[in-house]
Amino acid sequence: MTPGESAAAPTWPAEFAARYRAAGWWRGETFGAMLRDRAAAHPKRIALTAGDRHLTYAALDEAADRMAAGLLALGIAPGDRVVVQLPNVPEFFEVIFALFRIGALPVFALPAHREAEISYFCSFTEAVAYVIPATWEGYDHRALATRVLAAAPTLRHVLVAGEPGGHTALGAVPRDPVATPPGPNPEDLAFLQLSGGSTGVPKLIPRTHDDYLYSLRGSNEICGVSADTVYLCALPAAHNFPLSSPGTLGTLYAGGRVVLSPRPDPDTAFPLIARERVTLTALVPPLALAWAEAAAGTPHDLGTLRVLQVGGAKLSREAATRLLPAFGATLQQVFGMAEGLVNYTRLDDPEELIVSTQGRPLSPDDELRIVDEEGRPVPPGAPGHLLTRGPYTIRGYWRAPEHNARAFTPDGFYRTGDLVRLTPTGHLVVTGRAKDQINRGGEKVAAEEIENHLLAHPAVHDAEVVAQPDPYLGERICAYLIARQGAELPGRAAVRAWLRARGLAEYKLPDLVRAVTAFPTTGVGKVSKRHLREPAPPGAGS
Ligand code: OOB
Repeated sequence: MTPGESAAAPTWPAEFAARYRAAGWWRGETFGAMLRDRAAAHPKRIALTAGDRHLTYAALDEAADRMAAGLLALGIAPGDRVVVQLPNVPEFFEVIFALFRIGALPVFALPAHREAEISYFCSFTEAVAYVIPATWEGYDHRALATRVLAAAPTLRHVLVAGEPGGHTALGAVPRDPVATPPGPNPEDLAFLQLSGGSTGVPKLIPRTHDDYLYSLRGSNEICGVSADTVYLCALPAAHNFPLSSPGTLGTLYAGGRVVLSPRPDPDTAFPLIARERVTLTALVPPLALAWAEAAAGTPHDLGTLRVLQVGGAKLSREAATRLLPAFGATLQQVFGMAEGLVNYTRLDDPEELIVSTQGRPLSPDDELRIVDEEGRPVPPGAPGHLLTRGPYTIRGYWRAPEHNARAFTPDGFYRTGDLVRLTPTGHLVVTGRAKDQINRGGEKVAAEEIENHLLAHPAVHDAEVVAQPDPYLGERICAYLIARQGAELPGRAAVRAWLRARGLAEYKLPDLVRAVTAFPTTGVGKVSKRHLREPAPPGAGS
């Protein structure tokens, strides 16, 4: 191991780490110690509310300790990976804080992931355990886990929140704490987050205690999060936006209260906002617009909401303007990425900046470069590729040296794949995307991943997957297919059923399927995705 590198992923070179410590960004905190401190400072304050369950900081701290003791007794050791696929339930926090205390790494899966994704996460990370709900949104995760067990040889435990079926009940794991190991160091990895991805398989994002806790502290300051904050977690808790921008973890860091909404729709969320007097929440653009519509006639009092954050996908100026008056809350645009960099419009920014930009970086030490195709800086204000480096942006994905060589510059800048321009105020405007990805209302889908599955279909000779504009989602997924000679291509429903049967998450299934006989090409004979993205005339294809 050379300085600045670990076995699994490149990390910050020593001189950068020293600088970030000297600047006070990295403070040598860990998640385990953070919760312990907060529980000591205000044991009786409520940390988490889920339905009628309220957990105080002392109770959450104790639950994490007992869970850690139980997980250790199962043989889960520091450095082990554990795939956590829990929805917005208190067990999510009990489990991740237990793992943080042990120094084992949660691998954050989304509840929507299915066999293709989960088997990959478990086998690629050599996970020793997989944590699931019994069922969620009508889907039986226990049956999924049984299939995953067969595909992932390192997997020893399936832990189920709820009725365990043939697996182990998560509720049976906790034990009286005995001597626990010393726990991780602040510069150690805390967890692996998932990338939206633009390649065949999702990449894993290694985040440290030091860097992630800094992103929480910085976010809290910008978003005005304090002990008085009541944060509604409406998006899936495992996603980076509701987890840390400032999200649930930022709120716990500040000693505030987290309210878990099982689903993000207004019918579920509005009564919670009224009952729990929610002050802050985060949404993706399509949801924010649905909320605004529902807010007009709602009997629920939403008057406590002070800040409404919208991010994960581009919010158009028109949409932002519609949101401004809908809640009586300050609108905040958030342009972030699980790899690190997060931009916020500031709460006191003029309205014009709030509706027309995606914010400016969290940290004074976030370095941005906006470059052309050849990597040369563009003139001020011109659009270009966004590259970034900083105290909470990773220097490389986990176990992906070849991909890292492309995704990072030699001097450690992450190539975000986003096209942006910089305003004179230092705000970023997202103008497009260079990566081969579809952003389906905030859910990221790598075209190549879907193409690989489609190419496995016996009737498919070739496949290209692109984004098509959609008035509600922003973008939807369109698959163009060329038939094998003599074969008949499946239609939309059959394609979706077939991909579903291959274990792909529902949000990745093509919204549109079009049969073609050839793909448009560029001057050099490569397939031109740009041409495929142009909306087809009405009536073409299904
Ligand atoms: C957030 O994180 P990811 O990792 O799911 O996705 C990151 C990508 C960005 O590179 C960009 O392409 C897109 O999502 N994106 C936006 C955006 N916010 C994210 N594109 C346009 N406008 C925005 N406001 O999505 C994420 C992580 C932390 C905080 C917020 C979002």
